[in-house]
Amino acid sequence: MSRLAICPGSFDPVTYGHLDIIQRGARIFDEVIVAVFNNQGKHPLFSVEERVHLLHESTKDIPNVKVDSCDGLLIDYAKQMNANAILRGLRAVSDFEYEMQITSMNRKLDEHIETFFMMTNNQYSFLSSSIVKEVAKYKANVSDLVPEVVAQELHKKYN
Ligand code: COD
Repeated sequence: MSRLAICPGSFDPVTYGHLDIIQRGARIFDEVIVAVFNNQGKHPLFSVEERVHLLHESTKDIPNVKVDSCDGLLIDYAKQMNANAILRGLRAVSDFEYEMQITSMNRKLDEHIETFFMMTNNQYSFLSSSIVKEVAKYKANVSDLVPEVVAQELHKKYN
């Protein structure tokens, strides 16, 4: 049986922290679908289409990774795709409470889809899309935080 994981997120925009989790996940699962959700509470800088495009460009060299977008509940999407797992990253204890909440709710909605957590690579433990946007807004160099294509789009947004 082939193992499919959904790696859900806002990815506004994708960072090297996200890519680390996606790459490592792709070594464990047969296929990883990176699913962009429109998280209403987050007032995104990039549209869903832009975020999907940036993820496509950033993952095009990983053959078993696909990128998609979705409205609605993550668990419904995971069921629709016949996924076995949800893949999430953990940076610090501060992530844990939120992750526990959504994992428990997802398990209540469907107990057969497991959530897997991967600890961030230490070099990315401070990294988030919000921090990247904050830094890019003040024209600082973000090229070691995000892929070049993302750095260029951030530059366009803030100029
Ligand atoms: N290192 C490692 N992992 C990282 C890093 C980093 N530096 N930065 C982010 N990550 C991980 C995050 O922990 C997360 O696992 C993933 O990358 C994506 O991160 P974000 O911030 O882009 O995504 P979120 O947390 O905004 O995603 C939230 C969801 C979209 C998954 C959530 O809102 C959701 O499930 N929405 C769908 C509606 C739904 O089903 N709601 C009910 C859930 S109870």
